[in-house]
Amino acid sequence: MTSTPASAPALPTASAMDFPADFVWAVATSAFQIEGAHDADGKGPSVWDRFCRQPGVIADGSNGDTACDHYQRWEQDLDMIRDLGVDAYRFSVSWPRVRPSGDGDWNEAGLAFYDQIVDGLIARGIKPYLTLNHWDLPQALQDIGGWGSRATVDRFVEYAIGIAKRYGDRVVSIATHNEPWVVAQLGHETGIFAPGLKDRALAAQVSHHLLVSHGLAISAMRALKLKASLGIVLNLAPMYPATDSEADRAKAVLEDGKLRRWYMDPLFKGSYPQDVIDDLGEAAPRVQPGDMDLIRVPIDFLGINYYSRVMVSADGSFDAKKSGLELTDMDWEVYPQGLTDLLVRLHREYPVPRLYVTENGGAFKDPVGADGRVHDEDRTRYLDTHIAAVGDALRQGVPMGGYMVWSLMDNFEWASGYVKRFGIVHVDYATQRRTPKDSALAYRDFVLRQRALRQRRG
Ligand code: IFM
Repeated sequence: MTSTPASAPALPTASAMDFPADFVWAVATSAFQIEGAHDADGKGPSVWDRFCRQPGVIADGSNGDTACDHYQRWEQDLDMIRDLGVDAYRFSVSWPRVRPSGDGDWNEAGLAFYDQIVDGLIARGIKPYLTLNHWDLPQALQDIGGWGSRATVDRFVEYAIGIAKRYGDRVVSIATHNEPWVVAQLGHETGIFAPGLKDRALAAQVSHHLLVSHGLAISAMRALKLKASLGIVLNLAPMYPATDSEADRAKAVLEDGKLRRWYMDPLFKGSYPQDVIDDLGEAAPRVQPGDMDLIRVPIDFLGINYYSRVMVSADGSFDAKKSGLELTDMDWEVYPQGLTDLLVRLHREYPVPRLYVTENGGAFKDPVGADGRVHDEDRTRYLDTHIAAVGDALRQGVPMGGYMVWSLMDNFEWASGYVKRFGIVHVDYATQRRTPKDSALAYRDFVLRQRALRQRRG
């Protein structure tokens, strides 16, 4: 990795905070967004491979066929992670790479790829954090109903057991799903993500199946007595009413129910929130007897992906772009206080044993400077203030285990294609050249300083 420029920015706000000695500093990616090699060595197609083929669904008409070519360049990428000095790396396994049709035969070449990743990380002193489902369902399962079908729950449990048996004593943690809300809502209600369906009742049923599959997979993996800790990752954003009007406040409560309580209540209380059930009416999911007990099984950790808060107005009139608020390139507000508020609230309202920020970061326009560097001051400031927000949550007693930057490198940002850049490492897609941005150097320096403090404390 390039050496730190003399003027390298530090993370001054975060550096002033206290983090526990065992706090995990990490970077994160997901399989579909970086691997490419969409049909290499026996891999089957995923719903995202198929979805990207539809005209007009991806902003730049791109797909994940090559992405960051990580499948070929994994060694160089693992070296890059090592050079960042982080403790851990969060990645996902591509289900159709290891079990191409989601059923039947496993693909040894695909499994061997992740052996290399896991062993390569361990050899470099980096702890592997594995996610099972970061949205790339085998297309063959979609063809027979996908997450709308209860049979997919059984296929997912088989997948979880297979992966857990293979890697579960080498990885530090296994998360069942990444952001089930996205799969259900964006994939099945608004249809802007794969598999591109638009059916409210189906989306509700999908969310229920994802939760049941989570609970069953956790129980099945628990029975294997693995070293890995087990959990799930949710995308949560605190909802704030845009005005003090009763209508806006009521709408904010309902929206909070749809995003946060819809997942947190079944996971930790064993029930769906009644206001959201009422709102769904006929579209409410079919719940079989015993399902809620299956979902509410003890987990070791909860991962939170946080990017922004959401401002809610009853008539939909709030427009972030006209608000004058500071926005990222996704038009998401930069609001670190929302992260502290969210973490503290989760800790107070639910018996969560341990929390991780499993994703946090920002997309910004990142021109490469004349000096060949990317001076991403906005992202660096974003990381600084959000890490400090985690420090604030710790100070208020939240059992935080770690913080993971989204993302290690620029990658395929789903419906936004390659237009939006979240990486702390710049990727030139024409050459696949990786260039650490200033934010990467600042994060590295911050993490190294944390490690030095840790060693000094003994
Ligand atoms: O890129 C995504 C990631 O796959 C899931 N969480 C949000 C990120 C930014 O949109």
